[in-house]
Amino acid sequence: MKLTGIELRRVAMPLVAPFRTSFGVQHARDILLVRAVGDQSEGWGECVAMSDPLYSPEYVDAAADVMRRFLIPALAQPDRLDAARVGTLLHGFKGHRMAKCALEAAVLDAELRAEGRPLARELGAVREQVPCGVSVGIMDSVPQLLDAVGGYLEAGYVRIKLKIEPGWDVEPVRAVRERFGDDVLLQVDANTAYTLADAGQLARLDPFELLLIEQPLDEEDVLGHAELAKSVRTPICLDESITSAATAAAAIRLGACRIVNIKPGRVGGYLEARRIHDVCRAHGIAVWCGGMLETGIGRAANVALAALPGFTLPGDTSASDRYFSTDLTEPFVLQDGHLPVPTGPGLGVAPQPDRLAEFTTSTEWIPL
Ligand code: OSB
Ligand code: MG
Repeated sequence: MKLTGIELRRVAMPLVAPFRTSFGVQHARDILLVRAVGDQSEGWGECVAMSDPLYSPEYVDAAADVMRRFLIPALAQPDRLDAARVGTLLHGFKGHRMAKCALEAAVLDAELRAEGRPLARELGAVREQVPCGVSVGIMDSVPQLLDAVGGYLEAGYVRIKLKIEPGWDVEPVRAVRERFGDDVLLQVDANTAYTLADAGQLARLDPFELLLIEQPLDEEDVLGHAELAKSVRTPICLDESITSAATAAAAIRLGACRIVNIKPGRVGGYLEARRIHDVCRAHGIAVWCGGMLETGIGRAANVALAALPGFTLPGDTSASDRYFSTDLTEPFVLQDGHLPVPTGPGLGVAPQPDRLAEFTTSTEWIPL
């Protein structure tokens, strides 16, 4: 494919409800979309960086800046470009994985559309639909949380993830178990809010038979997670700490995690995400697909990835209406707790022009 240019588009999407985690509250999603325009087709990528560097060092303005100044110019070199080459061309620039992922995804979508091939098949998907969980934010009260969880279970979600932080952990977990029973697949996500000194408190979650505790400690504290795993019976799952197939392999070797949350943005792209899947599968480590409150663009790609054989746990790939009253694409709708894997060429979905126009706050065309 010959790339003629890249469009950067900022989109502001209000969330249906505020989403609170241990690192902050979000009321809206400030999204950077990438449109790769080639000689035969175009493709879309969604940059999952958030407005502020609270989940990872990346943030939307920085992603736009690094794309504009460094990453996009580096893609101008070759005559023909394929997605597999994007990673190589961008490799010299440190970090900025969410920015790199969005560019690679857009090029991949354009390439697959031109060839009429669906992303899921390209990645190695083995399922036509994927089971879906939902990530439930920290609430002001336990009754409010129980209402939210009850609504999601009624909607058909097959797994519940509770966001936790010190002061909001054992009590909400106990309340959800008491109200909804032991059969609900339940897990928690701390987004790095604890330290090793909290091992005793985290072990108090053991009696509730959770699927996993996600990222209790600092993202750089891989060894700490290995230490924690000795005193907590619930499996440890890493999110923030896993930034590549190499870090995944090291974390597994250290005994820091029994489960890995794979987010393509966090690891620099869907191709690296597949490599992490392969490493984990070879070591008998279960993986599931995380989320970053994506629109239908990022969601389509995540659902395709989640259809790979090693994704043996339900992901945070929730339906469009869990996030937005209007999605940019045709909405993803939960069917019996599952989302269908798109079958059309590339992502299999595209933003609807009128909705895109409604939510766009700025656009920038970068010719190559
Ligand atoms: O840690 O998994 C996380 C959202 C934003 C940033 C980090 C996380 C999350 C979620 C929501 O938990 C996942 C989703 O539904 O997209
Ligand atoms: Mg997480």
